Amino acid sequence: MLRFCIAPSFGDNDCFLLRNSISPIAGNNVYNNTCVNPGLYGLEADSSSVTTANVFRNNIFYSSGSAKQINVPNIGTGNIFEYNDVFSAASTVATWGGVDYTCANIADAGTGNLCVDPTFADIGTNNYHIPASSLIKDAGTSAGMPTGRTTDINNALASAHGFPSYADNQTQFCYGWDIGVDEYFIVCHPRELCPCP
Ligand SMILES: [Ca+2]
Ligand SMILES: [Ca+2]
Repeated sequence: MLRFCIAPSFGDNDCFLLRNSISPIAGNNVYNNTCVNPGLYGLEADSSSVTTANVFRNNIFYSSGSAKQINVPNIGTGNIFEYNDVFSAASTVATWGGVDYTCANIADAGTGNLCVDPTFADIGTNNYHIPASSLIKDAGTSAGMPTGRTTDINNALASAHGFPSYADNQTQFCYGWDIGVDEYFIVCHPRELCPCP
């Protein structure tokens, strides 16, 4: 299981690489990760890889330029790619199961997939929190959420290594889970109704 990981730009690597030419890569649950400007792809499997029953939900695959984000030519059986935000100016933003998808039809690759700018707080300082106006707010799903997943990213070490604080640990807010590591959350006065922005 992989959830609530941030993968900013690094080298010429993928954020997620599925590679095994002998036995299937099976049963991975990849939820609520934020992948930004990967050196290669956000998610890749080479054509000889056999993948079975892997689930990708609520993840951000983001390119600030025109880099294709998903390259999975052979999806095998039972793999799910839903409620992800795949954003890029590339003509083909994703290849999933041998089919090329554009920004305009990424929803055809799976229910709830989007191609919208998350409008991160500040990419320059690796701040991938989202504002109230973000189109990925409440655009995720709780379907199949891994057991124990009740709050968003909770990383107390990030701020000690030059990142903004990611010690959010905030519960689902408003109309559903947000896509990516950050659940947008506001703290309200205890005697007030907390409005959804
Ligand atoms: Ca929400
Ligand atoms: Ca949050």
